[in-house]
Amino acid sequence: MVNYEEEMMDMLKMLAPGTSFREGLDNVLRAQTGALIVVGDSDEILELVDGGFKLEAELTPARLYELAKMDGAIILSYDIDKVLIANAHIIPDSSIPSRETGTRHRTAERVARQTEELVIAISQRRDIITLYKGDIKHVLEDIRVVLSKANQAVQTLDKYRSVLDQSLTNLSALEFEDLVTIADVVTVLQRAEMVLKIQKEIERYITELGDEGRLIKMQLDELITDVRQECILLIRDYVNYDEETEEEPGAEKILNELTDWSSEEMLSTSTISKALGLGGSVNSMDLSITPRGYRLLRKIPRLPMPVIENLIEHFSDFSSIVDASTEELDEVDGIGEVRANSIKDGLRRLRDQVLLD
Ligand code: 3AT
Ligand code: 3AT
Ligand code: MN
Repeated sequence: MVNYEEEMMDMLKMLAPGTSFREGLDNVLRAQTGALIVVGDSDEILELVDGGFKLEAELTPARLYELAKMDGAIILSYDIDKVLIANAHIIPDSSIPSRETGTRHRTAERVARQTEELVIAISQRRDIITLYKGDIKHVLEDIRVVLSKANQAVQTLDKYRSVLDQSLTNLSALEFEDLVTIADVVTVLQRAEMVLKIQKEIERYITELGDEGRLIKMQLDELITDVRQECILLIRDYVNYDEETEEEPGAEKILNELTDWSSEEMLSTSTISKALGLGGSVNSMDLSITPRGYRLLRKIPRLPMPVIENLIEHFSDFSSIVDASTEELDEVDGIGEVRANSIKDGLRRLRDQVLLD
């Protein structure tokens, strides 16, 4: 499944608005001549070609348009730099199944299935560009349609993001009062998962939009700042492992598991809880749990990560750090009197801010 998405992204990138290939395809679409374009000139493909004439000419939008006026297929080099053959008749294995009805589209689908290469069919009458590769079929949508879908997704992301922020603030308050349950942590991760999923969807639109996607990209960047980082710190706060004998499990890897492309539905609470090593039974959801403190300590200005690591190693959890006196903080490597004070100060300020919200 991951493969499918990657190939799709590569194809969409190659065909995005702003590329000269897309300009050529759009010209053909407007001219209503239709076209059948095979990208790649492996022996396997050349064996399916009957007739046509060799060109070896540089591919330009104008040339693609002129050549599409002819019957038959156009064969391009893999890097879409050259037109190799035009007016080719292609004869794929007719036993390969096809859902299409017209001969152009049937041929395109069969060639793609037989050779695993990218084949593009531009319909003469239906005003659409269809991509085939292996078993993948994707209709290139009108850029205005993609733009409006992308805008809708950005609005959804905006909503999800504020829901996530709210639940993070809630969690912070609970962390200061040492009242967190597994369910609270899982809820935050579920909301983060929704944000990261829609981020991926928007990134795909951005790829498909090419030059037209710049504004969406800027909006996305703004809405997504820090989400990943917050999640990683959150996971490090709660992931369960034997600190004496085991290495800390990679938070990055756990996060990737939780936001895997292929999982269409939202992960269940028990799956998330299990991924953190916290057990998956319904009853365990109400168990209380203590954060190590990475996420909140990271919010204190000018407190470097290595010092945070030392703090957590020394005190082992967040509430002990909150309760520690400046003298006790002073004992930690990398912390002098000034920094001890600024940590106390920072925590106090953070607490006020969190409890106020
Ligand atoms: P025209 O002179 O343009 O009418 P042509 O020999 O140039 O004929 P085209 O490639 O333009 O042929 O194809 C025209 C249509 O003929 C397209 C398709 O609907 C039908 N056609 C072509 N080959 C086949 C085939 N093998 N089986 C069924 N229909 C076919
Ligand atoms: P349109 O949506 O009508 O453009 P279609 O899938 O209905 O496409 P047609 O049968 O109308 O396809 O054929 C249109 C042209 O496609 C005819 C010919 O130039 C080209 N074509 C069809 N089959 C092949 C083939 N096997 N090799 C090369 N060109 C082909
Ligand atoms: Mn037709």
